[in-house]
Amino acid sequence: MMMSTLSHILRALRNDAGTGVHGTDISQKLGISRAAVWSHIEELRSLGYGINAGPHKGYRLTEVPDILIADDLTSQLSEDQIIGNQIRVFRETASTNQLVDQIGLAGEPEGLVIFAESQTQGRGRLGRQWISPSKKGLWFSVLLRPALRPPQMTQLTVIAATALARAIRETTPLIPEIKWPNDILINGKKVAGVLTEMSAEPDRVLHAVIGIGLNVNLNEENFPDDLKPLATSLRLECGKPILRSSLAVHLLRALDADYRRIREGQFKMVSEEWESQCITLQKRVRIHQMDRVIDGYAESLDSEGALMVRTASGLLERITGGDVTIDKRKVK
Ligand code: BTX
Repeated sequence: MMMSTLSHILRALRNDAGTGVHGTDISQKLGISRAAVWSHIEELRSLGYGINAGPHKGYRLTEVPDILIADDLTSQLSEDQIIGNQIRVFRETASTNQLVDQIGLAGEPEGLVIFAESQTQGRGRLGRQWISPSKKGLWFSVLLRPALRPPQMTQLTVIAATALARAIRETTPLIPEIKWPNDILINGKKVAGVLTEMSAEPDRVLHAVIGIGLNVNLNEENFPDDLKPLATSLRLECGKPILRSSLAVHLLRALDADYRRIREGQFKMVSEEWESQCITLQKRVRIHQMDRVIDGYAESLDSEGALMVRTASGLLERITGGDVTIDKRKVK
């Protein structure tokens, strides 16, 4: 990961032990003039960062704006992260999944993450719309080139859901629930969704795109009426706004850790964590697919991330996609 001068300065400010960071120290460490340090500090201030500097005192970070800045995210990630080794932030785009897919086709290496402050054509599965109001959520996509066969792609949706749940637990007092295959719920309402797409040959994935939409600071009025009873945001659930950049960093770290696990053949570790938070297992479910409806009992997740459903005829069906309705009664 290549860190820019701005990333280095932000990292130094964040590592400040309370005494302030002196311009001379930064200039020596980075090999730039003090005037250049000062102009970077001014640039950060113009972006909304609060940076104090008294005479003889160093620079001190006092406030962080709620905007996404690639250099800032990079400065908070470890240098050997795969996911986030390159980060770009767009003010607006049609769909980050679409953009990352195009970049993937052009041959870009894996790990690239693209955030958009807003999307005009954010998408869910089967061409559905994903509401992505400006600066209210984390709307982003990750480019990966996993050594997986197409039927194992559900693993990527599983790692995304597990990472989302973990990042939410780490940064809020909320208890997220995972609904197979791609939803994160809080108190029964959808707070995040995952859209995994791929470009593949019959036996090989060329590239995959994990798209994540996480509702962070949306208010009631940001949701259209038909979604109000079904959707929520972290802010609505915990009653206070959340700094999106800090959440984004937790999420990218969690995703990276889980992606490494599947690269090392440890999908089971991820799926165990997933299962412990999944509300779909051990329930009666109805699954709507494009051409059929399956009723049964959700028994387990298989080694590739598919849902194993026991139907009335006693058959164990392997389900890799569809919309699941859960029967709330926990009976067989
Ligand atoms: P999904 O098909 O499971 O869910 C889509 C459905 O969810 C919609 O039909 C609507 O009912 C509801 N919905 C729409 N917007 C929201 C929202 N903000 N919060 C809660 N519910 C909503 C889920 O698909 C996968 C969504 C992935 C979105 C990310 S954002 C970054 C990336 N780029 C992109 O275009 N999509 C992904």
